[in-house]
Amino acid sequence: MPFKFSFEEILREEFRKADTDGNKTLDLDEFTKILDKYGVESHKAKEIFQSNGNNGISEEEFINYVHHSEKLDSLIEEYTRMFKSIDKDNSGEITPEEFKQDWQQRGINLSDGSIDALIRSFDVDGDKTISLDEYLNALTLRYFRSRH
Ligand SMILES: [Ca+2]
Ligand SMILES: [Ca+2]
Ligand SMILES: [Ca+2]
Repeated sequence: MPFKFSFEEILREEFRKADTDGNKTLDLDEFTKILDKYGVESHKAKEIFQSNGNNGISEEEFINYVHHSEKLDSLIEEYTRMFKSIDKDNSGEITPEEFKQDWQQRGINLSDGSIDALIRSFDVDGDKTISLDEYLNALTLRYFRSRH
């Protein structure tokens, strides 16, 4: 199964709210507003809108736009850098031990129980470690939620 960012759920919800007349498309104004709200650059919005015959932006087009935005690229770049700094042995997984060390380096001593709870908040597949996908997913979701 291809990895899916769950932040899409938030965007889908937001799309439906923005689509006040319920015709399943956004007009240019609504489209631009929603992008601005999420800090996603909107300079290509007009272009996309026009290339579409001015028929409005569908939910998939909106999601697709965000996926290919510079904003998302830069978030992922930043979060990947953070992941790599925690994943000391470059195994591609953050173990509870690595996670704990990272917190210690920031001067915070967490109990094993707290570390486990934190790991669980990232751990979608339940293997008790955090993969890059899980990490990106959680942080991207947090970003979009904070702009909600
Ligand atoms: Ca509409
Ligand atoms: Ca590791
Ligand atoms: Ca996992």
